[in-house]
Amino acid sequence: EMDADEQAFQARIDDGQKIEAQDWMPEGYRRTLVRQISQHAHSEIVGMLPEGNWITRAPSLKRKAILLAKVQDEAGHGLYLYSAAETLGVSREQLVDDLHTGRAKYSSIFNYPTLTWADIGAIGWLVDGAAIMNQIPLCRCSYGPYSRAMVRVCKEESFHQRQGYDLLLALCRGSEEQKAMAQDALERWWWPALMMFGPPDADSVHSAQSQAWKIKLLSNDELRQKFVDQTVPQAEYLGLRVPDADLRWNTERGHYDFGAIDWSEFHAVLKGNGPCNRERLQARREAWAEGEWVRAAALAYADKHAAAERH
Ligand code: FAQ
Repeated sequence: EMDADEQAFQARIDDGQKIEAQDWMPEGYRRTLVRQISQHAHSEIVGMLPEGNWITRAPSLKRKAILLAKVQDEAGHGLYLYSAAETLGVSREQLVDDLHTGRAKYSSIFNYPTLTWADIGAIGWLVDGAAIMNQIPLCRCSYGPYSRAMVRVCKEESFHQRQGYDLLLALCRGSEEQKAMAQDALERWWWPALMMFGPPDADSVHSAQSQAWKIKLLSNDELRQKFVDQTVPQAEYLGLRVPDADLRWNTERGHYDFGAIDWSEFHAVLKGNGPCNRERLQARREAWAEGEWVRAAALAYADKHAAAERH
């Protein structure tokens, strides 16, 4: 049963009003947002690692400059999102510690390796494509700081998606070996990309409450279906085969039917047993330790300035 405060809060949400940091909110609303926004931030930060792996090996100066810009955007997204989470009363240190100790999740997709240059194209096309599908509705979510952060993030993600598609288009118009590399990348990234949207609606523990609070506007399965519908024609244009024997257009539904997702793989990755989980967390912990002197120097500098201002 909702008490009077909770009823008034729900009425504001139903009325389409934005909730701001200083407003009263139910503890569960705050907790859900901290969980989702921080996991989103961690995904951006951990998500720099698979692509960072190819910056030194990009095939041309132009491709290298594009990839550098993309990875830097991801760092920026992580920082906006940590700031949005901090408006809810948690500290950056706590959030980062939750990632490093395994208490907080990050997107399953970033636990897969980038074996070839074509994987950089597949990440942009499929992973950023899935990210945009999920994030466009979040621009309208009920929490003001998160919804506003999403507007700029989505603009940058659409550049990321285009760079991935452009990279794959170049490979698909290239030699037989290049086209085969693109096909192989699609085969390895397709199913993990579909898993990004989360468990089926029937198994999604948070969905009902998050939808009532307008933290989520579309369900996991609705977004996954939209993604498949948008992406299959793009694969056809590239001349690539989607690795799903059950994929076919359903005229009655006006959507593609697609095959069963291997949820045991998804759960294994969430438990920490994906191909790169240990490597990803280790890289983040090392980067944090190596940055210790930078944080210490920044704090000492800020203290010095604050002291000078007092005189
Ligand atoms: N991976 O009840 P639900 C990017 C967890 S895009 C790992 O359905 P919810 C851009 C879920 O947290 C990727 N865990 O949960 C980029 C929950 O566990 P918990 C980031 C997953 O929250 C591109 C449990 O399963 N985007 O980074 C996943 O209502 C390229 C039950 O699930 C966002 O985070 C998964 N795939 O719905 C960067 C978007 N799916 O927390 C670099 C914002 C589910 O209780 C390169 N987030 N889980 O321990 C969301 O929209 C939602 O949180 C969902 C999950 C849809 C991800």
